Amino acid sequence: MDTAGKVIKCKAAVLWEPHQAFKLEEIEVAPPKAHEVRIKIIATGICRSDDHIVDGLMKDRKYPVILGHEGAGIVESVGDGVTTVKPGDKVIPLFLPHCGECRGCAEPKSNVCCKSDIGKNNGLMFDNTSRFTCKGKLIHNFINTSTFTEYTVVDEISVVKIHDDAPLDKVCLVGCCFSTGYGSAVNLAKVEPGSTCAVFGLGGIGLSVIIGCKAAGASRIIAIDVNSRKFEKAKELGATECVNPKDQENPIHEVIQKMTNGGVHYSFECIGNTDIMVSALLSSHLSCGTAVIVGVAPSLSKLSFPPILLLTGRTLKGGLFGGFRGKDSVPQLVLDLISEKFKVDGLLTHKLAFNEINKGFDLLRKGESIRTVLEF
Ligand code: CND
Ligand code: ZN
Ligand code: ZN
Repeated sequence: MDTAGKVIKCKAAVLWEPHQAFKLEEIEVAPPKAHEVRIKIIATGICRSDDHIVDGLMKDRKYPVILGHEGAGIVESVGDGVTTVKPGDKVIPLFLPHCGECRGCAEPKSNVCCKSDIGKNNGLMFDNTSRFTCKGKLIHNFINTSTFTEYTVVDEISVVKIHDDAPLDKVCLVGCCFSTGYGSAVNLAKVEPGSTCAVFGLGGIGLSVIIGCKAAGASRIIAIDVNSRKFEKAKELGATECVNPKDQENPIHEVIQKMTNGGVHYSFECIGNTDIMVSALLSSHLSCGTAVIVGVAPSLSKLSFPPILLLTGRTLKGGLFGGFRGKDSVPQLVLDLISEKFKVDGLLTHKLAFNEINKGFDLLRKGESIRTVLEF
């Protein structure tokens, strides 16, 4: 059946209000307007950032909303003026758009497009309308993507074509998890051969940071988590030592300082906890250490530490999507996964039917899963 130009009725997981379970609803998805692309989502990962919204930690979010930002699918139809993808193409939606024209895109050192909805939280298309409705109500989108739905509509700057042979149930991890973690090590920290690293939080993001640190030739990779069940996988992927802060008498930064003769070269916060962001900074060497914030903290939280920590020579930085520019980097990262240059199978612990989305979030909250991929 040719659906182009028509409203599609399909299944989606709607979050009507924070602190609630997702409701599986039949929604209407309007056809793409000019420069927009309608995508049939085939697989989508569950990332902690989605859960932060469910938890209500991002207090300025719009509801009701369709979450999900780590997906892969096939283009169903395109609006007028779309030139970079066509119906039938395999694609990955980009939660960080890449327009190629704005100030952010023009800055050689930046990967953050000014059209990104991160921090603005409009939850709408660029014309300030939505393509999603349910029971007569407007449903918002999430960081230019919304992948917890059978069909979504994104702007052309928020989607990139990938190789026809890409297994979508695996390469959806390029949409956030793998790229964000791996890039945080190689692009943001720029880990060097022989350097020492500490990774706080061993979810899909932290474990991907470990993959990046190892690929960059780090001599020591210290993996830190309050859940010791994460350690086996961390070691498989390249961690040289694992530490559970709960087993230590002293604060974790003192433990790391002691293990590394004063602190690591590079530390990474992959949890979203401001206290641990300070721990990560303190765990980096006072004269030359760099701490990279990858985790997303609650929207109203504040980071607080004595500035002398930086005056001695430490660097504090952060980044989105591992510093990658989506349109330039995602197709190659997908090829790297297909060729098994990077092995991400260990990150993919669970596969569930889309209907089981609430179970997928429970597994994440209980620390039982790394990435659950939902399939339609
Ligand atoms: P996930 O919840 O899978 O992993 C977090 C890990 O941290 C778990 O293993 C926890 O046990 C562990 N942990 C929790 N508290 C502590 C603590 N106090 N000390 C040590 N370990 C602890 O999350 P994820 O890997 O999906 O995501 C990690 C963060 O990255 C999260 O904040 C998410 O919102 C953020 C993120 C950032 C970006 C980006 O572009 N920067 C993109 N997506 C997600
Ligand atoms: Zn831009
Ligand atoms: Zn994410």
